[in-house]
Amino acid sequence: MSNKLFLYFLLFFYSFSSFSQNREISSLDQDWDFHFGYDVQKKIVTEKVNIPHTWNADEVKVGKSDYYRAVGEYTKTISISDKYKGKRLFLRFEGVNSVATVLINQKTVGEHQGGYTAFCFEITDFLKYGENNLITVLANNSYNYSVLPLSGDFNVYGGIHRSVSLIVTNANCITPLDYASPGLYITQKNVSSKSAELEIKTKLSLKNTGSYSLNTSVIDRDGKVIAQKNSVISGNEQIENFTINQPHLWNGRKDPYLYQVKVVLSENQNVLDEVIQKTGLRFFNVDPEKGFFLNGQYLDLHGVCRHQDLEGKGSALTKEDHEKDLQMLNELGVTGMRLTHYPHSEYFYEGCDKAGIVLWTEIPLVGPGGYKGAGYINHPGLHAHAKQLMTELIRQHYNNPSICFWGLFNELKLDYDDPVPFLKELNALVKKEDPSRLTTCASFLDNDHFNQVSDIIGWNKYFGWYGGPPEDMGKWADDMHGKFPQKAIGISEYGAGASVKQHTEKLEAPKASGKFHPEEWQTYYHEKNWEQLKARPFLWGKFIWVFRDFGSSIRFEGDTVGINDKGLITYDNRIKKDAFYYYKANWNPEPMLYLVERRDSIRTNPVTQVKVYSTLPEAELFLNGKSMGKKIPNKYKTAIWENINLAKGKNEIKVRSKQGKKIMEDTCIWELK
Ligand code: GCB
Repeated sequence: MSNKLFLYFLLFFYSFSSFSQNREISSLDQDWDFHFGYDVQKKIVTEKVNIPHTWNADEVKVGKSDYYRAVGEYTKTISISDKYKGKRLFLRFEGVNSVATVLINQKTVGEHQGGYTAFCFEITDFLKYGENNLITVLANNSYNYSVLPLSGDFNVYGGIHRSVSLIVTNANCITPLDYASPGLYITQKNVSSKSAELEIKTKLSLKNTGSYSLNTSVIDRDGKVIAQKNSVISGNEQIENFTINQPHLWNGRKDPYLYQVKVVLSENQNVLDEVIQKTGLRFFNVDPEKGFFLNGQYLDLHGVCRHQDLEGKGSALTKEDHEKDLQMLNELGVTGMRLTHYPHSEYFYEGCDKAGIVLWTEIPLVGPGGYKGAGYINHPGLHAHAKQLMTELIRQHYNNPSICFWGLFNELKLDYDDPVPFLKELNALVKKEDPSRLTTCASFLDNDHFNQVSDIIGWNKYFGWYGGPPEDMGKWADDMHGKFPQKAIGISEYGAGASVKQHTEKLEAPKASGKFHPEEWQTYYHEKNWEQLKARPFLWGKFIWVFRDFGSSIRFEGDTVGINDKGLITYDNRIKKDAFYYYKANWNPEPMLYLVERRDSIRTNPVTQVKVYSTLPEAELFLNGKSMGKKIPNKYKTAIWENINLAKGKNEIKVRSKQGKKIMEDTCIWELK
């Protein structure tokens, strides 16, 4: 095609697609008015806020053991032009914590329970065309026995903490109303490197009868349509089957290749609606003896649990915040993650699809764990609510290839209502919604009570923090594996608290609930735990508690009240703790050189050791400019120089490694008192 012809083609294509009047999606994140619900003065002074927003962000910034759980009222006026007459309009909320009541022009549209999943309401009949319309959202995060989570070591930040959008469609459309899913479900079956079967289901919302057709296509990364089908629609659901030969597999971090599936709804050649979803083709399995396999190859599934929480923002993270987390996760070298203890933002799942990070994702069915109260799993309405959240989680994230595991619960106890009968029902629901993935759960009870509930299981184990030495992890795992050889077991959490402001030259297990959480103990804890976990490939996954420190109003320990400090990174994102670099050295092969215990800068012992984490073949240590010799890092990427004699006053500790012409160095100053 000549350039000119191509230009005409493009012009025609674009005018056609705008003429087709597909759905319009606009963000409503800017300019809301906020005030607390209890304040009913007529001329109330409101605060201007943008979404994502939580009223708890500053309150729990640091140092506060309590936060405000109440009703917040958000209002916003939007003008709805006459051109939308005959169209359908929907409001989609990605997350309002915890219960949301939505009104248009002061008339109630609906209520949604649960703060971490999306919901979508049709508002067409509530609107006045050609005029301004008032949207009101009442967000309620007060404690409620009917809404999950009932319990948990984390804060339930109140507000519209995730994005809001207005969706405009034609009268007949791909439905946005199926549990706020994209309306398009891509099921992969019999995937191998030779071929993959795809079943693509589209759900429609048709207001009128007519002759509708659907075009379903699979598009590769270069934009080439590799398979497509046209079909005449008969009913509200259309299923198309495809076989893709020689598929390019989504292969975790090594090669997170994504395809797109595009579905176009038309009536007599006129495009009415279009939805595009990304997908990655992969197969996986878990073997109780050998661990996790992705596309037939063993993959050591190691990573972190993450709370969606950042100092000064609470759970109201922006895309930039998620991106920064993804960068740090990439630097750390995680192959998998557990998203605790609730569904995270949609943007983050997409990021994990792109980065090739395998995910465990769960609903906020969080038990009391080591705390009091809130094991009331048979509270009226709670079963239906948990099932609603699970259905939302699955349908909203059905197409994310990174998700391999649906998590049923965290740390339920047996001394309240017996949760097992309900958990079996919940598991059956997941299997019906999505037979292609595995179910899992996180138990903290050393028995087999939950072994019959989910396909595979994880245990939260804290040897070396809440009791026992860190060296006991391996023994415990061998014991459980020996007792339940048919059950695939993983470590759903392990971790220890650490303050970057607290240090010790004498390694001793601190009191978990105490105020002194020296960083050096966390580092030692992780070294010892990882040595044992690494040696046991039967553990299908190993997830550190936790990626970053997070707000937890029930904690009065470490250097700050209201914080869980087991993060590998500080709550403000500023400091990566020593343990972060230990895992980076072990998980990310990039060249790195890092001086450990660098922040323990005031010393009393003249004779000390110097420890370095490095992926380089060897490193040389210098004390005050004088070489202390070279060392080769061991298989845990650690090199230690013993019996280093510090001089009185300031000492410069420098480590250096040469790789060809490139030199890497790291330096710190230790002062001997
Ligand atoms: C757990 C919980 C998690 C807590 C963690 C801790 O087992 O699942 O929510 O934050 O322990 O730090 O104690």
